Amino acid sequence: MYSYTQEQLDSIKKVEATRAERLKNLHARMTAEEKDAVLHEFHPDYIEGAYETLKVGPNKGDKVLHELADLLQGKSRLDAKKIDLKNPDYDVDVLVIGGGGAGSSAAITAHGNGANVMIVTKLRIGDANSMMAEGGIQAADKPNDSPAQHYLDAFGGGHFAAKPCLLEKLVKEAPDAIRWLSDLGVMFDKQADGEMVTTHGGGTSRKRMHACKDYSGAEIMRTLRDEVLNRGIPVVDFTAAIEIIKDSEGKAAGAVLQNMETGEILVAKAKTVIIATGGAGRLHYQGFPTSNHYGATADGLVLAYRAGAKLLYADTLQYHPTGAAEPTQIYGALVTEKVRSLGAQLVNKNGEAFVYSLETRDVTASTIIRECKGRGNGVKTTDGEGVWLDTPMIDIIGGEGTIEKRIPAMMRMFGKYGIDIRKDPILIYPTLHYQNGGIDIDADGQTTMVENLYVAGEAVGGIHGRNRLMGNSLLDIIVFGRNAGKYASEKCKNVKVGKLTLSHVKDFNNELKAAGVNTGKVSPQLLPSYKRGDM
Ligand code: MEZ
Repeated sequence: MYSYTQEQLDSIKKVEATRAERLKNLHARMTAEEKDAVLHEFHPDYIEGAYETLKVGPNKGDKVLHELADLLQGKSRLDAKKIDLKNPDYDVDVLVIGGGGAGSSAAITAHGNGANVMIVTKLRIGDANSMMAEGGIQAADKPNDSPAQHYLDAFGGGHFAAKPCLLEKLVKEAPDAIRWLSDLGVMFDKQADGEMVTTHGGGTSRKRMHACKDYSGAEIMRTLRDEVLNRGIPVVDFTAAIEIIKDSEGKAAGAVLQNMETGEILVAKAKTVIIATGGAGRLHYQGFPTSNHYGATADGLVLAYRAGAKLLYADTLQYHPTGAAEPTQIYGALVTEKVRSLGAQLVNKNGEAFVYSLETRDVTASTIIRECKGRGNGVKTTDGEGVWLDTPMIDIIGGEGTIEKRIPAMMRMFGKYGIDIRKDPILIYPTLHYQNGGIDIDADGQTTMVENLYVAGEAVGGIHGRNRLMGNSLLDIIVFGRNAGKYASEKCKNVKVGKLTLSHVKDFNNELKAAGVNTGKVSPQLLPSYKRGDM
């Protein structure tokens, strides 16, 4: 149980005192100049000291965060000379690395296309960030909306940096992604007449967020996992990919695997390989807490980079504005943006609203950091500081019962610690949520530099540009998962795999030696490290 401190209770009184007035006058939107200013001064992406220049590999000369540089330029987990590539343990058409939403969608689609497909996952199928997504999935499928409007919102929200061919695919295929999920059995929230309930997210000009209350990812992942298992797609769980295998022509041709429990090394040969390993929140960049799943350690980026694939926008991360800041047991856990979609305002220790609730995430997170670090308006918490998210506004705006009906998981998460979010506001602070950048792909999902190597989901860079809007990630795992599954399974019909080789691993090691780089890290990391002193 958590009891607010006296200082927090005094601050709550101020939040309550301004509520009626704030309900009448919602905070004004920021100008483009104001947004730029707050981003440059307070967004963690702009802290130069947190970055370093890569000395080897396809992105040599580019800046990435220290934690990622250590892994991208880390030492391989294997001694390439000792691996027997002549007698593979598995020989498949399509090898999918990762058992979250993107990997599952890819496998289902490749299987539907007649391919012999196999999933390997270092945890269990469904044990992934997809399962933890809360607020919803975007799709422009209402009469007042269009993929073009969806494109404009996402392109602007991502600072006009998204790769146009990827974003176009994302928005155009969104309505079909919702239909596909619905047909598979996802129970989206619906009105009595069967129409799907949709809400706004930060930066959306139309209500296009489809949701399953506030456990949208769990419902979607439940359905995808069932479909993978019902189809009998082989899943090798507790088994990590630790290196991509290439063939004599330099094309991707499988992966070296390692059993997470026994350490046994296995070889999977494949005609095409799909990386769907998700994000990197568990690297706790710049010491941030995270909303991410335990397995989010940037493994796919390391595998692809060592195999010669280029990364795009690997320097940009998303800090979700509202991670739980109190109680300490849930520090960093996601408080869905839907809480703000339904009307809750962000308020400082004096009871003042300081930002329009649905600015884009990077801007909103920066204003919260400014309130705490720049203006001295944060509320003291067990782990640092936070601001209020005034949740009781939701039932005032939407009517009694709205919180219970629309965001029951939030009510339960705080209720476990004795906080009733219908009565009291909650304390939040930005939490590391998403990797905006990743591996560079073309519209067919194939990496731009390594043939037969495909990518889907959060490991992709460029779909969202330099900032992502709410609900476009659950969408991209479906659209680009299916896309990679489709193209990888079609491609493999014409692939003749040459002699398997790990010579690129040796070459990369030699490059590291020549550049005098020794980060002291072995990669991919596979699991986060919470040893004392590591954080
Ligand atoms: O897309 C997301 O990251 C998302 C829906 C998160 C949330 O706030 O619920």
